Amino acid sequence: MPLSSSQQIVLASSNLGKIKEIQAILAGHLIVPQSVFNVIDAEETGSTFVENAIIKARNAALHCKLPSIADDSGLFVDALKGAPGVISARYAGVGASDQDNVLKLLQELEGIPDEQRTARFICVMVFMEHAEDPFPVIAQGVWEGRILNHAIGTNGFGYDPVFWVPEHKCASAELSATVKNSISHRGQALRSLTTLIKAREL
Ligand code: ITT
Repeated sequence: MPLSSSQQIVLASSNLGKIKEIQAILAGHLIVPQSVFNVIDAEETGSTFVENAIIKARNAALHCKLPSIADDSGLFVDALKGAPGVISARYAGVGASDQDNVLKLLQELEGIPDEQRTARFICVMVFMEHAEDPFPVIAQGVWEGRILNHAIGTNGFGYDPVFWVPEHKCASAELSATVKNSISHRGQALRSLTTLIKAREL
């Protein structure tokens, strides 16, 4: 019963923004961030979100001897042919801050009109029962929006201040955590993941 309320599941992420969102959606489950077990981040050597999510989940499951969940996510900007994509966390270079990445994105899009600034967040969420699990559970979510010309709002993390959410007519960083989780790529992926895990247990 890997998703029972008493089963510890290690969350293979070091991103505090993500950890908060995932723990809120999986409230009622024992989701423990990998930092509690001193897990060292795996190198994200994959060229796809799926590969990187599996690398992270396997690394955490191996070190903790526990089931694990990992999220690999990023931003696709149409005018930049899908960049920053899988390298969203390090778009402005290794060790770049959220602010560095946002600044680089705004610079790359300078002069591009609003209607051509379409973009989407992608999330792939993986569950592995153990490090050698040959049948990881994989779910994904996509959240459509547009890149603003300047940053607005202080909630969330990453590119949230420049991601315009058409259905709420505001930046993602202006949404409450609850509203963001109810519509975001991560919220979609996690809800789908839990359904798939339950189906596998039948
Ligand atoms: P972990 O690998 O430790 O989980 P990370 O930040 O390196 O953390 P990723 O490799 O999956 O994670 O990179 C995802 C990046 O995409 C993240 O750092 C943000 O810049 C961006 N991103 C993903 N989801 C986002 C969201 O909901 N809001 C804003 N930016 C997001």
